[in-house]
Amino acid sequence: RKSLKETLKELIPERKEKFLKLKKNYHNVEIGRITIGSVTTGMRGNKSIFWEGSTVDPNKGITFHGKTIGECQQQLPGDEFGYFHPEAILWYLMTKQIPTSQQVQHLTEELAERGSPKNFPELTSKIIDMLPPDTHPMTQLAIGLASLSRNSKFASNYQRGLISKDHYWEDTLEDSLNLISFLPILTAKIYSKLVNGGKPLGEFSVKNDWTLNICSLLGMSNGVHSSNHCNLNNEQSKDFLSLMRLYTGIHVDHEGGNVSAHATHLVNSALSDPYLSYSSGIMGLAGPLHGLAAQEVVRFLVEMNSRISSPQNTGEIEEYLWNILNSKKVIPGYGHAVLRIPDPRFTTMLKFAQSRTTEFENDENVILMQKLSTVVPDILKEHGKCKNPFPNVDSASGILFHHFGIKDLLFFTVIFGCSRSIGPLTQLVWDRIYGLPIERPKSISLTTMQNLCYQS
Ligand code: AMX
Repeated sequence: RKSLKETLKELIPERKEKFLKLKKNYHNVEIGRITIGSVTTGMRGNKSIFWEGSTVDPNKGITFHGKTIGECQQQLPGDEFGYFHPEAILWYLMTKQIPTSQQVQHLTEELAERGSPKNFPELTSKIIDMLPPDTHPMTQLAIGLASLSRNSKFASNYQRGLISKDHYWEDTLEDSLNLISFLPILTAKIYSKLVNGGKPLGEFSVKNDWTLNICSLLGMSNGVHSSNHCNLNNEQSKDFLSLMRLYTGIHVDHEGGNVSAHATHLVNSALSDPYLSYSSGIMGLAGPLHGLAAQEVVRFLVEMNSRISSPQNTGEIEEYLWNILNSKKVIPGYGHAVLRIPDPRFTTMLKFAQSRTTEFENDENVILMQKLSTVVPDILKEHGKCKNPFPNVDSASGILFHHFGIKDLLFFTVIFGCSRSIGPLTQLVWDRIYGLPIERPKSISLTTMQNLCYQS
């Protein structure tokens, strides 16, 4: 029975040797071209961030260590519906090895123990309690995560000179596992402030897995210690758990260049601890062009439904969309910086809804979400600006949570933030294993660019 840390320890020598060989002998091999366009269009396509866990292919979407979402669903230990456990993909991202059910079970128990209320830092609880209730949940999450830094083993041992560079990864792993474990309680505190005046909505159990604890603490589980404040019946409560498991499983990582992943990795390169690093990532995820799109999509769907006669009325929908585009706003949930196909994560969430017809058939927002996926692409193509007219990850997810009763728009991106911790924190562990240096790209001024262009 080897823990995740013991398993990692065995893998490190061989992988580190491969990395060091490249670094030493091949540092002059070119991997791309940097142009004026790279600087003026947000570094699109620049291959300059080291990232292991996942890759986004424009025409295929996300793969985790080369495996598609479908392959992960087939191969990683999961629930009765085939939705893999976030703990399983955490193990897989860290080790590049498919875990056994027993390994996942042990990691699940380890995370539950680490994240139990007795271990949750009191200061963080107090800070969240003290924040004005109208503080955006993502700001609360970023503040809560930053406050956990006080408990960072890495920061404490580094400051006291107790760790050498070769061992940075161990404290980074320790902090990262604690951070992931603390997320259910932190998330629930933020949610209960929003909807229940700060009073708990459910309980944590060391017997629950990570996702079940999130559901139970949000008061969305039918267990005896959960308030079930949305009056879900048993079937719905099971469906909500599946939705949470599916969602948190597939949102874990989206390679290294997206704002939240990149920010986490960049800040950690200065040896800021994992709590501060991921807090920075969360601040990036809170932007409307990135994770906040999850909340904007729900606002957009509910608002549109209140203005049109039916979610099936194509003419009215088209007119509504053109009004948005003509007023120079974006259609939330559509477009992507890398993808050029419908986001497979969107398709997976859509399949979830389609496999539960009876549950969703009367939900006009879910119907509109599905309808839009057939109408928006043609409109965006005709509009002619956007490189990818298809639905992205945020198009479907929020409205499914909304269906089950999580109606506070501002909260959706917090759930995204729970899931997204897993990929970037995994990368931090490997960054420290490989001993990556502080990141310091070179900046360039308008005058320098002009000189380069006009003299060439
Ligand atoms: N609606 C209207 N116009 C859009 C658009 C959309 N959904 N997506 C892109 N465009 C526009 C851009 O604003 C840009 O216009 P400009 O030249 O006047 O500035 C033009 O099309 C070209 O943009 P692009 O190269 O196709 O996209 P990008 O890489 O610059 O941006 C993204 C990608 C996601 C920010 C953009 O598509 C967008 O704003 N989408 C809506 C917000 C959203 O859904 N974000 C979530 C993304 C997923 C995530 O990170 N969670």
